[in-house]
Parts: sequence; C-alpha cells; structure tokens
Amino acid sequence: MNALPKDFLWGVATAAGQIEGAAAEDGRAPSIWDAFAAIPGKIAGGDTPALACDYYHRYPQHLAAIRELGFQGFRFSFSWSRLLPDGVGAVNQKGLDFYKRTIDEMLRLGLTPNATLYHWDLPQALDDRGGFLNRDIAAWFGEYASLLFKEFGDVVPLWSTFNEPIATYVGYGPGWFAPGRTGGERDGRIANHHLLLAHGEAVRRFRESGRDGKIGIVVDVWHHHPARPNHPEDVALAELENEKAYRSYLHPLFKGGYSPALTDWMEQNDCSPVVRDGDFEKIRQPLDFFGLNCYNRVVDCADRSLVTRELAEHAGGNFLDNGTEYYPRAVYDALHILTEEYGVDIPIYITENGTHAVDTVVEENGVRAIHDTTRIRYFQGFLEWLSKAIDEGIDVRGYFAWTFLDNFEWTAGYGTRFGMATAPLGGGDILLKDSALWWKEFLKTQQR
Ligand code: GCO
Repeated sequence: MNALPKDFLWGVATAAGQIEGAAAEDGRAPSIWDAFAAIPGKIAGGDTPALACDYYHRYPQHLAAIRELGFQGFRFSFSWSRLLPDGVGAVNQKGLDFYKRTIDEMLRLGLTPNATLYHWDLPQALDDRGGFLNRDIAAWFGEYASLLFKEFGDVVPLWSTFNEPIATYVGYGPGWFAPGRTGGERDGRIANHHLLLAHGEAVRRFRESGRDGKIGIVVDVWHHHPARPNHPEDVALAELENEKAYRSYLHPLFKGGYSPALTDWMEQNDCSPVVRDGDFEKIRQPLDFFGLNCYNRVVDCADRSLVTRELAEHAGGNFLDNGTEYYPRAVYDALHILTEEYGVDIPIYITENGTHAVDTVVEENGVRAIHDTTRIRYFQGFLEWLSKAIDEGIDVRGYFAWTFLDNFEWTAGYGTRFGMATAPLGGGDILLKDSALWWKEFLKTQQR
C-alpha cells in the first residue's frame, strides 16, 4: 500500500450510547436506547447500555491506550440527555463538565477530537413529545447544537451533525431500533425528513456561531448490487434499495431534493413526507467535509430462495468468520459514488470502518490473547482500496476505525464485538487483540 498523505488523520470512532455507561449518574436522563433496552426481547441477551465500557469513569485509561497505539484522532458523540435531560431547557452542568474533562484529556494526549452531535440516543423526554415525528425536532436539535458550539467550539475542530440517519428511519418505520415505533414506511420517511431539517438547522447555527471548526454529516453507504446483473428484477431491486437508503440522504444534501425515482416510489406507496417551501434550501447547505461510514456492500436477489447461492457464486465473494461477505472494494465504490454521482468535492473522512469477528480468548504461557486475524485482513483490504481511491485523486483526509473497545452493539448487545481490544463489561483491564497490535505497527509506517 502506498503511504497516505502526510497530514492524514488516523483515528478510532465510537459513540456515547455504546461506551459511556453511567446511565443514571450525575443528572443524566434516559435516552430512547435506555428505554428500548428495558423492553424484554428487544436486545440480544437482554443487554442494556447502562454499564457499557464505563468510559464515563475510565476515559483516561481508554484515551491513553488509543494514543499508545499511535492513533491521532478520536471520534465520539455527545449524549444529549446527559447535557439537556429534558432535551431542551435546563443544562446539566455535570454533563458539560464530563465532556470538558474528556476533551481536555484528548487534547493533552494529542488526539484530535471529532465530535458527533447525534449518534442515535435521543432524550426519551423528546420522544415523549413525538421525537423525530415532530417537526419541532429541528428547533430542539438547534438549541442543543448551539449549546455545544458555544461550550466546545473553540477546542473541537471537526463536528458532525448526525451519524447514519438511516437509524432514525429504522427506529420509527419498522421499529427495529429505538424508539421502536412501528409507524411503517410513512413515519420512517417523515422522521428522515425532519432529521434532515434538524441537520440544516445545526449547520445554520454553526455558521452563525462564527466558530472556526469544520462541520459535516456522517452517512453510511452500503451500495446494493444485483446478484444476477443480467436479471432486470435484481437490477431494479438493487436500484430501489439504494434509493431508499443512502440516496435518500445524499440527494437532499447534495442535489436539493429527493430523487425522481424515490419521489415516484414514495407517491406510489403513499409515504411521502410533508415538504414545506424552503425545506430543501435548509437541508442543502454547504458542508466543510463529508463523513463516510463504510462496512460492506449488499447483494440483492429478487428470488429469495437463491440469495445464499447467488452471493456465494459472486465473483470475488468470500466470507469472514462471522459469515459476512468480505468485500473491501466497498469503500472504493462508495467514494466513487460520492464524487461521481453526487459531485462531492469537499474533503471526505472515513468516519467508520470495521468488522465484528468471532473472537476467542486463548491463554498461551499464562498470557491471554485474541488472534483476530479476520479483523486484520478486513482492515488491510479496506485500506488497500482506500489508498487506491486516494491515488486516483479522491480527497480523503482521514480514517477512523470502528472501534477501539468491544461495546454495546445496539440490538445485538455485547455479544457482537467490533473492538480491536476488549475489557470486562463495566470496565477493567484492557486486553489488546492482535488487530490492535497490527494497527500499532501499521501506524508506525504512517507517522508524520
Ligand atoms: C453503525 C453505527 C455504529 C455501529 C457500528 C457497527 O454504523 O451502525 O454507527 O454505532 O456500532 O457500525 O455496527
């Protein structure tokens, strides 16, 4: 792999709801994930985010270990209900103090803070008022965003409004994610539209704040491919899935409206959100960077009975030990989609990339280890394709691996592990997996 640009930012990424724990401490109020996890059957193993990695207390240990591996950036999110327990109004000073301490520690260690305002954990108090189905969410989010720009705008250089908007669609449409509302396609699309308005409102407020940092949004691109490229039904299915997923965000953000294909589909399915005059102007505002989360592609087959076979036969198709396809070219494809189909000409950061693996702890001469070679192979493959896209001139400024520590993997609970390191639930000694050691060696070759 060619060396990447000198000032390339290598980091790890995480999210408040997945690592912080201390769910009821120092004035924090519940988020929709706390409430959702309390409903039996929603989260694998009955897990909850209440303890997680206890980053709330153990952040010095975590951040030091991340820096020790050679990373220079840390992507994290704020817990809205820790800062504004009611979602709006009274500020929880202890919440602010916590983020002040953690950001100071990042700066002290030389980790560039990359902050996300919203990584899925809406205050429950706001969901009680309709959450993302209420158009007022834009104003609520604006108030929250302004608080953070005021408090941390001088020390945080990179800001993302939302992480993976599709999670909100999933939470209000099919209800697989928090808040578990099952309003169907129509509510999912309404929630999405309101989220995009909230994004626009936060960007407007950021500009108004006069802060020097950069602001963007993080969208995940899982490009759908037809399993049988010569089969019109598969081609149509993959196209539709792309429209309903990442294009439903990229079109409004970069082209100023929903695509003609999605517009038609929403009309035919009676699920178009209410769009008011001026909405798309609010949504489509110049951004300073784009955050791309990239994990894999999806292969669609109209004939469900063929899915497994078609996937297995696909050229280059091979699998990781967790059963997912190994397709590192996904990042190269996604970058080309951004630049070619959407004309994205702002700097891009890979804000998440990683894989879960079947990690087994082995004991060798009294030393515990996890030989996660699958994960190493995954990272290597993605970095090769990323490097190829950069060689071709795509302006990627940084890469954030998902993730440092095994954590609360949403509905999959703690049993699905994405970490390059692990620690007991609720904290304790950190065990570096082989992939963390691999990163340490790799980053030495990339030093500035
Ligand atoms: C996402 C989220 C993360 C996940 C990660 C692994 O991409 O789904 O941003 O919170 O933990 O992706 O699934």
